[in-house]
Amino acid sequence: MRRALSLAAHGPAYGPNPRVGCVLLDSDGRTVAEGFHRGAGTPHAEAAALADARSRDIDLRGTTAVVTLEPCAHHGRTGPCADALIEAGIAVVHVAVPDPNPLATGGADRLQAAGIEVTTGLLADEGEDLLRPWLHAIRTGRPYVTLKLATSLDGRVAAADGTSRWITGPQARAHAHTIRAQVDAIAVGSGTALIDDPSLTARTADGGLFEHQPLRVVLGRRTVPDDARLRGPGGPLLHLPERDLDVVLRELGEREVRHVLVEGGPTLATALLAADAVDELHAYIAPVLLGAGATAVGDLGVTTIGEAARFATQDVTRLGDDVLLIARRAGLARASTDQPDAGRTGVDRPVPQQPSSSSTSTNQSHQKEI
Ligand code: AOF
Ligand code: ZN
Repeated sequence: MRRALSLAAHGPAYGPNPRVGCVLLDSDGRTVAEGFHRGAGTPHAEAAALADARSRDIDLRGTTAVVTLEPCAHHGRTGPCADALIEAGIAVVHVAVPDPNPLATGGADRLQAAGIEVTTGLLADEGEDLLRPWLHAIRTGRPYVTLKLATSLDGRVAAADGTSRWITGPQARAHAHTIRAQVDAIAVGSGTALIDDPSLTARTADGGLFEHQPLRVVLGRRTVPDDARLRGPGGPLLHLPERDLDVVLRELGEREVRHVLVEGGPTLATALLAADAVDELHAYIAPVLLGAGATAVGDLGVTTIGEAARFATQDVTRLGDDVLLIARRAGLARASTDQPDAGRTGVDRPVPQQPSSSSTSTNQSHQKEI
């Protein structure tokens, strides 16, 4: 299964389909064929492994298939893998993660009905880790939301005069571009689109464009000017003037956006955090102190420490002078708690009736609106 997981990781992290790996073993436990999924419309991992075996005339009767995701039972962009494994005469199938996709699920039952021995849950945590955004999107109907913050040590995104280039250094910025190249969409608020005129492209170290360019999403009412960089080279542009975050996330889910990276500004970041709609935080923190100036996050409606928006640290990386802290929404760290949670936004965290007196300017954050 470890080999199948590392094969799966060769597939693209973006796109509507999951990353899946498959290894076929003979009765002595030796690998006879391998495959992984290369993206929507291409053969599934099991089909790729079967094709690999066929290309070398290997008789698969009595062999074992080790697959990171339960084999599918549906005719979608390709045929059902469960049937292909049955036809090939596979005797045993080991699975890491059951398939939550209602369209494709049922493969394990079908295999068992055909007399194949099936075990599920082998290295399940690692399997869930690899598929985290995809599983979340399939289970909830909404994309996995990663919020990127690039701040000074005191949580600021600009100095008092509004200047902001560059708080974090080149290594942190380069890293952020590699993340852009792995997600389905990047979202910003329409105010930030107007003021910053970002391009929201995924760029390589030499300034070229990565092959995969995420969908560029602008959220909010303000129009995107005709000459905005967002209309230049890069991924397609989607402007959603809708202000209700539930509606926005469901709309993105329907467009098969599995993972959205939110890059600001503070109004959008605050609204998402206040609505408990952020699944993962990428905090690039520079050892810079500003003491004044705009903060990355505004009033969350937290009046007492027990109401703080808490995340669980997953990883800390040094990037030049800066630090990247990756943290997940508490409760998301383990797969078993990653349950369907319709209506999550805006209801989980206690919200006071009165906004706190200290922050009246950026303070629409108590609603699930942007
Ligand atoms: C994959 N690759 O290796 C496996 C998948 O759009 P389709 O017809 O290709 O079907 C995609 C669904 O098939 C996917 O959501 C998942 O439930 C199942 N298994 N998908 O793309 C694979 N094994
Ligand atoms: Zn399949």
